[in-house]
Amino acid sequence: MSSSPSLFDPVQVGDLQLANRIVMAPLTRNRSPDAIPLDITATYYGQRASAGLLITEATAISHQAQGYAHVPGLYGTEQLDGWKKVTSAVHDAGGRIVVQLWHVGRISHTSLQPDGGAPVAPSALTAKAKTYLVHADGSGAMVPVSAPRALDVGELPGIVKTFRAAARNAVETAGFDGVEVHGANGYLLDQFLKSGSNQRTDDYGGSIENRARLLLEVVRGIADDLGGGKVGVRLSPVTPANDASDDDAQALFEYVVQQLAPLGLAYIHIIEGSTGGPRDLDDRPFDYAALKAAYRGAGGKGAWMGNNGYDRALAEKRVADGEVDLVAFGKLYIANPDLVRRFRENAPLNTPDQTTFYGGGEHGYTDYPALG
Ligand code: 8OZ
Repeated sequence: MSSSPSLFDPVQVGDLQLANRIVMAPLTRNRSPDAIPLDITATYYGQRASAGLLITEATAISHQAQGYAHVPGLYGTEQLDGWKKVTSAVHDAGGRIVVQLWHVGRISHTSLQPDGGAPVAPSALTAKAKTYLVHADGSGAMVPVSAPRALDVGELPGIVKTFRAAARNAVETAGFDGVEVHGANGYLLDQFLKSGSNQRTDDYGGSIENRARLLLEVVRGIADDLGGGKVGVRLSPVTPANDASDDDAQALFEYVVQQLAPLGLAYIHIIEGSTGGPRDLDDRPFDYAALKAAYRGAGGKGAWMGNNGYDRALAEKRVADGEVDLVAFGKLYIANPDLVRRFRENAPLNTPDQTTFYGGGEHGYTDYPALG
């Protein structure tokens, strides 16, 4: 009788051979002025390369996709050159890294948009949400997002094309091992998915099939270009982040994963509960086991990645029980570059400093100590 899997066991995930099942979650850090990753960004990811897989911070696929100050992009030569240094640092240290492809949709501000225009969205509904700006004097501030305009249906093929171009550039030019499509947390693709933000009456609104169309076109297109084994998708069925809401998340997301099943994806990444908050929400119940069963039932063979509020014990248990194949850790990875070793040795963990999460330089970024 073989023993149950452990967090520390290697695993094949699509095209990627991972040294263990511990994943660094995507973490926005706002340290890329002009959307260009810096040398310290390469240091930061390189320090964390013992994770089985690193997922980069959310990275804008275009200028229109930008919604926060100093987040990186994937649409300019200097941006891609910056990322090349990151992927080299991670590969030199024996790690694997995918980039998270991001379009913020309505979670943006006119000051971040091309020509100061309105952010774009499925419908012209302003989110009850804030974004982060940096003023000319260098001070940061949280400000309400701007009113968006509804995308014309004729603009949607361009959005799909832009996602596909970013994915190709990520792998072919910047040296990433793959990509993760950000379909979560109230950003553009999630805005299309969910009834609270999508009031369209064309082929991209109304029914679940219509609301899922844009996400599926994006993922199918990227999987066609790169092969599914280099592609992951992140979903957050019930998070209230960025004013996200849906009137039947269970049915919506079971449909989505059933449609993703035949694409041969590397993994499905699920935020369980409220992003960065409680794992269980009384007013938004969700059956994650049923979601996974829907994916497997439709033939989906990708790894199942759990995220949100995991500690070592919960991760070990859920991996051993076969409920998840991979676990993504966020805040713990900010503070513990050698998280794999600390977990393995049951060593004490550094405490993340919330005041240095967003913006700044090396402090709170590359200066958390590793074990000696
Ligand atoms: C925190 C701050 C800004 C953006 C997400 C990309 O929630 C983010 C994000 C998180 O997915």
